Amino acid sequence: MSTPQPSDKFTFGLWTVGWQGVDPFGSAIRPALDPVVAVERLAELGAYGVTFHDDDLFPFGSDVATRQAAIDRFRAALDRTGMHVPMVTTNLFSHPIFKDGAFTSNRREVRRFALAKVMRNMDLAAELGAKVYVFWGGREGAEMDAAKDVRDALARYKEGMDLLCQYAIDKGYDLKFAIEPKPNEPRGDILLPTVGHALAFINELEHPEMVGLNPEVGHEQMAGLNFVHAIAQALWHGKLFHIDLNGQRGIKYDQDFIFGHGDLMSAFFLVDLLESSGYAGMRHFDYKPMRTEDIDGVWTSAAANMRTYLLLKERALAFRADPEVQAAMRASGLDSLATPTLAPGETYADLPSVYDVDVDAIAAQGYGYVHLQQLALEHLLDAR
Ligand code: GLT
Ligand code: MN
Ligand code: MN
Repeated sequence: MSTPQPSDKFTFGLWTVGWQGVDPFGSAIRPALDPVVAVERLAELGAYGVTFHDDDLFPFGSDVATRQAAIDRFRAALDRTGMHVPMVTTNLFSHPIFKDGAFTSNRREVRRFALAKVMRNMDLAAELGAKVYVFWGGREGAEMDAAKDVRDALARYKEGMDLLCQYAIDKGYDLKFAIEPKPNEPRGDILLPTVGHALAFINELEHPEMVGLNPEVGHEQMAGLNFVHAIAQALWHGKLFHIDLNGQRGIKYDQDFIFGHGDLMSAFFLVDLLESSGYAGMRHFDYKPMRTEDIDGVWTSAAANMRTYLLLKERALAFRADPEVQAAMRASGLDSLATPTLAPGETYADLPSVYDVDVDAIAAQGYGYVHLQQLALEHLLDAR
């Protein structure tokens, strides 16, 4: 079960295994990776597909012939290996033109260029059969409150998303959009910093049904938030269109560790949630192979992401199947929480009088959550 298969729907960004290790303090520690090699090696390891930004495949500003040659080589590799491209995105953050953002830059000519860049790449996404188009607005934000009228910036963000939805509709593309929240880095403060902010923003759009989320483990955890709760709420709203799996250890820089190499207990409950909720989307890894690793370490880390997911899936299934766990869940009231508070036909008039409730007796009862959590931990450790 822990050998990855394409049916497991594991995908990787070209920018993940291709990360050369450039950080704010140091230069590249690995040579550039040919996207064709990435496709071939990931296929051998059992992945389902790859994802990319326009600039991962052909350099920013490529002429038409250079762009097409890169696409043709990439396509041939996909055909040879049977690999898919379920998601595509746009690089709206690396080039200096985007230093104040793309859709929300204070300069109108930047905003117009950014939208045109996305439209050009949506054409390619549709051509390659992608179903999800991700929007990570990494440069949409500010360092100084004087610099940005956030209400205007959100209006321009909405204008951009509405325009791009209309473009997809007019072209007949079978594409849904997924916004990826992040609280900070590279900007001091990024707009739509968390899953909750992004959900509220989506409700203001012209085509909210076309737009959902691509939450990333580390991005919520950077803000000290509970990622499992964020995903549960995204599912509850029907907005989990895609997910970026990785690892993060606490409130610090965006670590993009291997999945499970951060908060392992949270990773266990995340896999349990994805697998038990019927989430049918991709299991997409957005991680960075450590700077300490050579190219062999890159493939070791790619394999580790998938193996860890499958191991956690095995443990989560065993947890749910354990009769003692099921009894502990009932004792803790999980089935009661799934039952409406009013019986069918009841109204508020059927609630008891506050004077008739034996408050002290109810308050004295324990919930037994520690026993349940410990059972989860023991399944995670394969101790049961
Ligand atoms: C960038 C970012 C990621 C986003 C990618 C999509 S690019 O590496 O750190 O979290 O998912 O634009
Ligand atoms: Mn990240
Ligand atoms: Mn991401």
